[in-house]
Amino acid sequence: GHFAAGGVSLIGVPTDIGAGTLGSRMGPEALRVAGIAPALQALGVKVRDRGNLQGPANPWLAAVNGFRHLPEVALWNRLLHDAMHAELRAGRLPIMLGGDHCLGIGSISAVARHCRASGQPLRVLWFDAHADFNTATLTPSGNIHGMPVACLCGQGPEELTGLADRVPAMAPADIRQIGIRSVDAGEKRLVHDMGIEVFDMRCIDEWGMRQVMEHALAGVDHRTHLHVSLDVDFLDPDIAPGVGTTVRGGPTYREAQLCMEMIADTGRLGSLDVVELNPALDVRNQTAELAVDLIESLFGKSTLMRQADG
Ligand code: 5AB
Ligand code: MN
Ligand code: MN
Ligand code: MN
Repeated sequence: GHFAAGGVSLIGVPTDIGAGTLGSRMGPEALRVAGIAPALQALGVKVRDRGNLQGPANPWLAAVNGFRHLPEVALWNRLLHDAMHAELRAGRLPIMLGGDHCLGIGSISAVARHCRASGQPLRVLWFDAHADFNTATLTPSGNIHGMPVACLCGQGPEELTGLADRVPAMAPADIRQIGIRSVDAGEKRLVHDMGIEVFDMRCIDEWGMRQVMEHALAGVDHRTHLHVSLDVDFLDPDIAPGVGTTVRGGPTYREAQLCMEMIADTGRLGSLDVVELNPALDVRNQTAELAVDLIESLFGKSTLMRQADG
């Protein structure tokens, strides 16, 4: 196929260091067991599984100055930044198998750095029930998986904002958030002040997913690097129970598939995070299998009866 001509690299990051529930450290293995590699290979994609990064254990401590496990979170993200950046430089499409969403900091700071070096415009699509825009003073939990977008936009400790070649790692104008339905009060104000474009569930209800995705993809051109950050709690918990922070009222199976299919249609996917999958809370690995279904669509698997032209 024409997807990921240089091949895909799977990078497992087995940690729940930024989360408030243990278990997402098992996410990479659950995705492998659900068949992520053979599913991509069946679509004609060359897959290299780089195995798992190794980092510090989760000491399960209380917050210090508004952060839980800041030194450990910083170390995991430094390792991930370097691994992602090396794959991008080699012309490969990295898929980060999380792990909790604090890892979006290392992943996306590497992608943004690569885009600056290669002169490509960046567009980040952040699929999540949450805005992940908390700071040390705003956070109700101290859990850094609720802070990655703020850190990427320069709001956070230097250990997390300074992983790439500049601060902020990414411009607020480069990200679109989709599926949001649970935002803390102070966090909401900051998201507004920073000018982040959010397509929340009300927007999906009123416009439908097709129009939402058309807006989220507006301006993407033949040079754009599209990064997808898929927090599995984006999905409705009825179909995706294997996450630590479920929020009712998420997208259906078909709505989620449509998102992925419309991204595939652009042909611009450049990197992917799959995060917050928690096998300890899953039922018969169904959430991992659902994630693999969505990834297949993202890489061009189509159930359309209509024939593509050409
Ligand atoms: B996730 C909450 N806003 O900061 C907080 O799953 C939840 O990566 C964060 O989106 C959820 O603790 C983080 C209440
Ligand atoms: Mn590139
Ligand atoms: Mn998240
Ligand atoms: Mn979330």
